[in-house]
Amino acid sequence: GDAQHDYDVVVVGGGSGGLACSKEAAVQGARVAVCDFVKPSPQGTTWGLGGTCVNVGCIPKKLMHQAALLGEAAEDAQKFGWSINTPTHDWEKLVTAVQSHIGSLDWGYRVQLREKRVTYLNAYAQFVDEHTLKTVDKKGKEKTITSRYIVLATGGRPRLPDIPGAREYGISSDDIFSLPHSPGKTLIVGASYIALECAGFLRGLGLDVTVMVRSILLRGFDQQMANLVGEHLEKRGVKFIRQCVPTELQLIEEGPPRRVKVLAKTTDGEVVEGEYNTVLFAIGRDACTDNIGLDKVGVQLSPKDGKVVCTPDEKSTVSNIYAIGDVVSGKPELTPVAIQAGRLLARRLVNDASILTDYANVATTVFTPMEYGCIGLSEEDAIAQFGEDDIEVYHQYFTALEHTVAQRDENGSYAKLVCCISQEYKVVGFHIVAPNAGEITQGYAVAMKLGARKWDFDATIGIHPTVSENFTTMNVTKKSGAESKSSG
Ligand code: FAD
Ligand code: NA7
Repeated sequence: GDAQHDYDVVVVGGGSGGLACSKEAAVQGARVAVCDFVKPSPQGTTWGLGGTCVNVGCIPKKLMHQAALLGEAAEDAQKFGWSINTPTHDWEKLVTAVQSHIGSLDWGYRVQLREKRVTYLNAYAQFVDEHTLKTVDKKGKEKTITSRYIVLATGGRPRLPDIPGAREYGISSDDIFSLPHSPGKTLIVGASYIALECAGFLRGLGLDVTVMVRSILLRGFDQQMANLVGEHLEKRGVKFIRQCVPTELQLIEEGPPRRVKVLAKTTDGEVVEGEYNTVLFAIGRDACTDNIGLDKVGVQLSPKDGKVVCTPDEKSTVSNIYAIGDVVSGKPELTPVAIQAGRLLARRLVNDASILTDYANVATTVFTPMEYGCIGLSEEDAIAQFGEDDIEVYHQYFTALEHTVAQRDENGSYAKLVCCISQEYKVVGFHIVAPNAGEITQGYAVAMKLGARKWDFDATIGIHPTVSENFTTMNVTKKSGAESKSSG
């Protein structure tokens, strides 16, 4: 470090990336502080340390997904001989349990920061100059701190549409996981993974759920897989209103349960009306790069997404200011990506490490009731990159064994390997819709990292009987037009 600054590293944002970066920098021997401050959502929801993933993202989302899966399991259990009364669900009990788990994580992070001697400032940070931040805490108390390096890890927040009533009567993922009463009849606006995941678990808990889609499902993901995810949601009773956007929300009754009238318009100009208890917007997220003085110090933002433009070593256009996580332009918005980037950056800043974060082939999973896991390119991106003639797609529909006796989702699982012929059938895209796709996909991510070819999958002997083994026995190509459904 140097004597002229209060700290060697100050991290702005105590989420997935910021906590990883600040703790690692301290372990490496630096003097470190992390600022974390949560601005309440328009509905007034707020939370503690840990950022999006822990408080209003991955963690509560996956727990609610699990709650929904248990409901399905209780139904299936009857087919396997269990006598179970028709299960009913208690939303308040779920929220209390989920929030209690989050509370314990929050506490754990505080302890870890203290143990690692990272100064935690529960305050909002703004730039004064490239080495100086002004921080303001809850009580409005201001402080000025200086640092040799500053790492931006401010993440993003849900976007709300600019239509009458949206901020007043709508909610977002920032609010749903701590909602004190059941959301009731719910409209979800948007078709991002967050929209579809929320639709999946709310329906799984027995609620009346409608998704309003502007254009396609899961933009950016493989569209064949996206549509399969949509079909599964539909089969479970999620309703879809297609080619439609809301134009106004009107309050009928404050409640609870609140009653909101939604006016919407289809692309054909047709007016659609509906009444809901909850309207959840999941129409994308805005990076928290506004009003923190980035323009003043010269940190360049991408005009495309308002996120920080970085070199491959996460450096911004100002030489001592870096950025990690959701706030970085053009990188996957995922917790493990933010953590990896934060950790490796800390090692490079504080010591002589040189390893960069490898953003290629990051596995991800959409946690809808039938999960969708993928690694690498979508089929359409592979075709765009290599040309149709150089791509061979192996695919297989199948019935997961657990679904046979349960009489659910016959041939409803699907696996697909997108291969590049001229690169010895290197697998450039891995896709699966199936139960536990998240767990399956993670394992294959190592193979993808190592550049696995189709014959590496063939040479691997499967584990029987599993869903995952289907990747070791795939022999039907799309081009052949041969039957890709299993017959039993
Ligand atoms: P964040 O975790 O958002 O942390 C940023 C922190 O900085 C926040 O606490 C914020 O309040 C604070 N902050 C902002 N500005 C300032 C300031 N000026 N001063 C002080 N503090 C500030 N990812 C997955 O990998 N798997 C999933 O299953 C998954 N599910 C998700 C589900 C939902 C509903 C959502 C919304 C996201 C999900 N994500 C998931 C994405 C994941 O949560 C993010 O990629 C991750 O949290 C990004 O980490 P981060 O450190 O960049 O930012
Ligand atoms: P995305 O991926 O930014 O998607 C936003 C979704 O919301 C998408 O389905 C949009 O439809 C839809 N949208 C956007 N604006 C509107 C309005 N005004 N009205 C209705 N619907 C709208 O969402 P996330 O931020 O949740 O995803 C984060 C990451 O997931 C992202 O980085 C990707 O890597 C994957 P569209 O398709 O544009 O018509």
